[in-house]
Amino acid sequence: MGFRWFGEQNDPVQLAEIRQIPGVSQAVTALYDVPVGQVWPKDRIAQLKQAVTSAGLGFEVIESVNVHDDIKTGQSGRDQYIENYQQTIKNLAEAGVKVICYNFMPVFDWLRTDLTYQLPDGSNAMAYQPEMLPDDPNELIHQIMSGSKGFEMPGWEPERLAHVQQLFAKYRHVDADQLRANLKYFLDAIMPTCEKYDVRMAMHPDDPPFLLFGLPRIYKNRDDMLKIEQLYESPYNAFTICTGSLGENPQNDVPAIIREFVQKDRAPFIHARNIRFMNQTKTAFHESAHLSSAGSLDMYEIVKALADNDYEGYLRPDHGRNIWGEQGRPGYGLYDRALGVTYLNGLWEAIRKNQ
Ligand SMILES: [Mn+2]
Repeated sequence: MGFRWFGEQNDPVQLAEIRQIPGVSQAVTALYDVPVGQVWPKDRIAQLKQAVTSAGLGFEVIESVNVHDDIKTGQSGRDQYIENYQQTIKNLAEAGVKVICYNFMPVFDWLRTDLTYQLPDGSNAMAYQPEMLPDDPNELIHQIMSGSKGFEMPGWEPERLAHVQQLFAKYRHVDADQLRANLKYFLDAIMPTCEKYDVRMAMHPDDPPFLLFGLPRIYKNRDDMLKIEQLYESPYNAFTICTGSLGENPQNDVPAIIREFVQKDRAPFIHARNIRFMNQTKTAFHESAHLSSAGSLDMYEIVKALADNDYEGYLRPDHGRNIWGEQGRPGYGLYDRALGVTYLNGLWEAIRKNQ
């Protein structure tokens, strides 16, 4: 069980607090200040590892090493960025890292229309309502920045999004097939490094898993996963299964996806969270407490899918609400995620003892 941590400078949650959550043994973290595309320096990795391990936590999962837009769009500069990525994989492997979470989403890593949506119990959480989505991506960027309470949001780096028009222009001729081809080019290049150094790449689904702003999306559902799997047949070409992201499309049978890909050993990393649909058509949702009854996903079935298959990979609670007056990062406060850990562990223990 891991817990995401954004680093000493950028996270009000302390490693010492994470250490006290029953059952948490890993910090899931990253070097957030290394610009996308650059090599992660060994000494900075060593420093981060030292901070994590001296707090009594493991340093085996990195989230994320982001992929440069030139790789995603297949620009001529991509080979240098791929070489840098290979070096980062090597550097992380030498520090004992086993799994790297990454994504192949165009322009926006994730997308919500409200970062502090008020829930009836007085807590707040992130929400997505299609009618609140502006036509102009610049306006959305403004919406996200002004809701972020001053925290830098991964995937929403102001220096990168300052050029959002150019970014969109880069993707203009990239459809889903082309994006997949660019992913294949990337995987073909890095997989031998991953196999040699025993680091598994775990791709995160598109969040939300449907088309927005005309941008292509290639990890929305099971069919997409099968296509990605075929791009490079190896246990090192694997997935992060994010129950919330996939669950945002009601067509996705999340427990079935978990069963299938855990059985095939293609899911070394799980993000567990719940969402609640806000309308009849299930196109709007807010994030919720992890409890099944608090949302639209059946967390019992999700944990059972893992337990039934003797899951031995990494798992972390994903986004929670901000509760008890906490002014935490949107989605990443301490308290609700800690409650999520306890609930997930309770489900796990009960299911395992009943097997
Ligand atoms: Mn996730």
